[in-house]
Amino acid sequence: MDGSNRRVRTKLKHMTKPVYILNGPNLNLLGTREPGVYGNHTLADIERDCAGRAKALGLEIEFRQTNMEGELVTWVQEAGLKASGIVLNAGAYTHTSVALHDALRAAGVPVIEVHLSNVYKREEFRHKSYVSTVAVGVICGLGPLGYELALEALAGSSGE
Ligand code: CA2
Repeated sequence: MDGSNRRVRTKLKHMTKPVYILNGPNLNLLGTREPGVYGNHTLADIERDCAGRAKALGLEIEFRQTNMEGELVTWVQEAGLKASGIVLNAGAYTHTSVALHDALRAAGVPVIEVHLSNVYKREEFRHKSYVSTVAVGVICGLGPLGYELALEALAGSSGE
């Protein structure tokens, strides 16, 4: 390979779009309360595991959490411009937010919905999702592993 080819390869690597991993309200509390429902892992643990899996898959990630619905909507809009896909645990906004649904529809990138707990074994109000109808897939009840499986799915679908 000559020098010019090497330069092209390097440039393409840096042009790869990241997968946005977005987390909604109260997920910053993971590992501090309700271990019976959500386990002992903190969100920082999940971010570290995602970073390791992403590296193995050759993906870049952008990992964020917010307690604010509008900020989550803004990040989804940003992901529509800058990301190759979205892994989304929208927390309780999953069950309430038409604004989030609209933003995900508009984003035009593949979305994998993730929940740590099996929402279908829990209260009826958690059975409704405004995310599922705009997601390519849904993973729930597998704990932090769900995030890594979502990255695997996106790595398989993005061609990267
Ligand atoms: O199972 C999930 O991942 C959820 O998205 C978690 C949300 C819940 O509202 C969804 O129905 C399912 C809750 C976020 C975590 O909330 C905590 C509250 C207290 C202590 C630790 C976490």
